[in-house]
Amino acid sequence: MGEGRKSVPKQPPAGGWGALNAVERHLGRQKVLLKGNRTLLSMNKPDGFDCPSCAWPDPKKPHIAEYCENGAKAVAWEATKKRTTPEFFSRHTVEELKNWSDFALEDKGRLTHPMRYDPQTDKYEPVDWETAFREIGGFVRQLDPKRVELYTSGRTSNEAAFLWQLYGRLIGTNNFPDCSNMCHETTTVALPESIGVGKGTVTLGDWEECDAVFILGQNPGTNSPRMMGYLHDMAKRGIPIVTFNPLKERALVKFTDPQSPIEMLTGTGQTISSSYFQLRTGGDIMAMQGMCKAVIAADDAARATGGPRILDVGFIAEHTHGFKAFADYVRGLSWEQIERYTALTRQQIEQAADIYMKAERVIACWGIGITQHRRGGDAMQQIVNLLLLRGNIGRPGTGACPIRGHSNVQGDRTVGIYQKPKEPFLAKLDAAFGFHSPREGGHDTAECCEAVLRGEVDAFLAMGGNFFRAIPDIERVGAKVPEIGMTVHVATKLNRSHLIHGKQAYILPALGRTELDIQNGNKQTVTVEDSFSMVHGSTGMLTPASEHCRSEPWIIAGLAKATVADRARIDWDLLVSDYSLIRDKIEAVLPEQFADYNARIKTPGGFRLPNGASVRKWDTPTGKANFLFKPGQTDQDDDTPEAPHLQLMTLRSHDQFNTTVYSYNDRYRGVSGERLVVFMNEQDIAGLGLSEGAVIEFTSAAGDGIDRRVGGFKVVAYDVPQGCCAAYYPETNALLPLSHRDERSNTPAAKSVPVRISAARPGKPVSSEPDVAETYPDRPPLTVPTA
Ligand SMILES: Nc1nc2c(c(=O)[nH]1)N[C@H]1C(S)=C(S)[C@@H](COP(=O)(O)OP(=O)(O)OC[C@H]3O[C@@H](n4cnc5c(=O)[nH]c(N)nc54)[C@H](O)[C@@H]3O)O[C@H]1N2
Ligand SMILES: Nc1nc2c(c(=O)[nH]1)N[C@H]1C(S)=C(S)[C@@H](COP(=O)(O)OP(=O)(O)OC[C@H]3O[C@@H](n4cnc5c(=O)[nH]c(N)nc54)[C@H](O)[C@@H]3O)O[C@H]1N2
Ligand SMILES: [Mo]
Repeated sequence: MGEGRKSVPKQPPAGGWGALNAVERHLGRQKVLLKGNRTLLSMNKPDGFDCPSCAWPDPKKPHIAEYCENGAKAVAWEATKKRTTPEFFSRHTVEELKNWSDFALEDKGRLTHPMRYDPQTDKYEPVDWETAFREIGGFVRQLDPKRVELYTSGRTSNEAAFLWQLYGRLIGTNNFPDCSNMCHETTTVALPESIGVGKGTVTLGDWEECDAVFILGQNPGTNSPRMMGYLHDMAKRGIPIVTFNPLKERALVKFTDPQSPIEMLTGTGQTISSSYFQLRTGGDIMAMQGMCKAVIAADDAARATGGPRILDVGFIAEHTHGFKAFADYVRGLSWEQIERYTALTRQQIEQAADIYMKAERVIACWGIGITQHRRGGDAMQQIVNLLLLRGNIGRPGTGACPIRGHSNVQGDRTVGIYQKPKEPFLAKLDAAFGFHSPREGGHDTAECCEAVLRGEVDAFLAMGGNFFRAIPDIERVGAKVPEIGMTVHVATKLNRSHLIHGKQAYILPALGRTELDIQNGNKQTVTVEDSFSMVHGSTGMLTPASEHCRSEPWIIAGLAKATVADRARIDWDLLVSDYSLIRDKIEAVLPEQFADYNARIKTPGGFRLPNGASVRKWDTPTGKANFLFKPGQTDQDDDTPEAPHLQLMTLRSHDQFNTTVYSYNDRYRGVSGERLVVFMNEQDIAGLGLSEGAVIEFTSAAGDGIDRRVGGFKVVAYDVPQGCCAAYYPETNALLPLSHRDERSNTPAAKSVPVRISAARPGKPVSSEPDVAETYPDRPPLTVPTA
């Protein structure tokens, strides 16, 4: 690999005892014993609750402990004994809380009471549910519906999401900004152009049958650790695992399976990636086209010599469209150009192509290292082209496998959280509930932010999440939030979005997924959809954090009764008294997907939603799977490695869930006690006249005249290609321009933020992060910058 890379310090494999110790420590810090870990053992089981962390599917026959280190952290974070009570709010003004770190805010524990902002005292004060509903409903019902926004974060169950979209459409809007608009929206929009479906085509069964896996832009060791069990198993069986990632992610290098006694006792790990290609950020389009070029060249040679064909010619002829143009195009690409834009060598790409050609059944999976780019959709379509060449879609052991983020982000969209709803859905919704829903398209996340900037939002209602912390350009957008008439957040923990509030503001405390949800005397089950389109039940078991916490469906019903009771004859109380009645309505509106909904969620592992591409039915305008490409396109972003700036990837540490920071450690990357770090190539460090440990300031190199800067980041030398660097989200979100996003889907290009780096001047306030020594004693104080 290129020069000037520092290899990751010699460290034990990922997983293993480190993971178990981390779980223990984390449970201890949150003061949870989880009843001898009975709670953890119920995770991801047919009669237990779905892990609130990632969207990896549950096997039909789960392990005894079907959870991972990060799932355990997510559960402990929700099951914590700590509480954010009215008494807490009475001691702190909002202005004061704004200086707290994200970690410190959430670490205060679960919200216990509905709270209303009082501008006189600048404090949140308790309010009863009835009053909150009456005031919110009374305000929202008199607004122009086009100026109302309803945000959804991806932990929301199918039942709650369905009621939420119903509520929004009764208000009269399709403004449904959603967390997936910042995440896998690129997949939702670009994949259907290729194969007619915006979801992955594989099942867990395919994972067991495949004989090579390609992993692009994903860090499963941290973000979907249960996938590591499969990878570990495959690696042991000698199945090639090929990774394309600018960063050497430790779990993709070596991993110790905590379920393997021998590896645990001997401290050895299993090599995971048989080949690890550290391409340049945004180099995936050309890396995939380079592989396709090599595959087609091998087929051309086979044809010339009468050898066995490399391409699946039968599949290409029967099932695809556009092959010839694509093949001619990649034949004409120069290796010089491919090498330049990928920072890989021809030999490396040919080696990857060779592995691809030798395998009979290939799965390609990707994360947001692919989707969060200006041309993320184009990159994804090149991954699909590679799969199509050898018929690797719609056959056992093969497929396209986007790995989604939040545990129910896929389900929320399936049941109607969508700003551009299709007519058949709306017609069925209208018929099921007896009203006329709006037809005009609404806002996604980026468009909602633009509306806030223009001063065109009067009410912002959020079902979970931390919108004003997770979006791009947080400072610009945040500065306009005080002009919004009302902000309402349904949440489990206090976060920054509650502090950047509108003129009137409410925080409504929700039950978490781990908690018992009793309605009308009966325990309720909700349902979720994982990354593999499997829908299954989730039943909480823990005592709720407070008697005032309410389930999301109950809260939506309360809001709806107070806002739109007169707009349709809906018995909200009845719907919420038994969630199977909500599922009956979902089935009525989406009969093809949810036939026999209530019966089928009882199947262990759940049921699979129909997926045309997985049975080679292509719901595209050509009726085929399409080879798509844009001639002359070299990069996933605008920038070349020669440009005088760096491409910043904003990503997750091992100890966070999105904006929720569990601790200041990132064990796999060797960072402890810090989050303000930047991972850089050694040559870039030297080239900028810096050295390891120096404190730097980032400024925006977007070239749009807007001054964006954040400082106080410490330089860490890391194994990453020149021209690319990485730092944690959300501390860097002020640098991400709202206009810098995937062209098709508006997904923010958070993996290629154009930045300049300079030494921070002494004496300058370099950090917006307050000292959290009080709440986090193991954290050393931030380094004071020197000249
Ligand atoms: N514990 C935990 N689990 C989570 C989350 C969490 O925060 N914590 N978040 C959840 C959510 S919402 C999501 S969306 C997923 C996110 O899960 P991932 O998709 O794994 O997300 P990231 O860690 O942000 O980035 C993924 C990888 O992309 C690589 N990358 C960056 N740019 C490029 C590029 O141009 N090309 C290629 N090939 N690779 C690139 C980075 O080096 C990084 O390893 O995880 C979900 N699960
Ligand atoms: N720069 C940069 N920005 C990014 C990303 C990136 O990689 N880089 N990633 C993007 C991605 S992939 C995503 S998905 C978004 C995430 O954006 P969001 O989904 O908006 O953010 P989260 O951090 O997941 O939300 C955390 C909050 O959710 C609330 N919460 C937790 N559980 C529940 C529950 O069960 N019910 C309710 N009502 N509330 C709950 C808690 O109050 C908690 O504070 O961020 C995006 N932003
Ligand atoms: Mo996500």
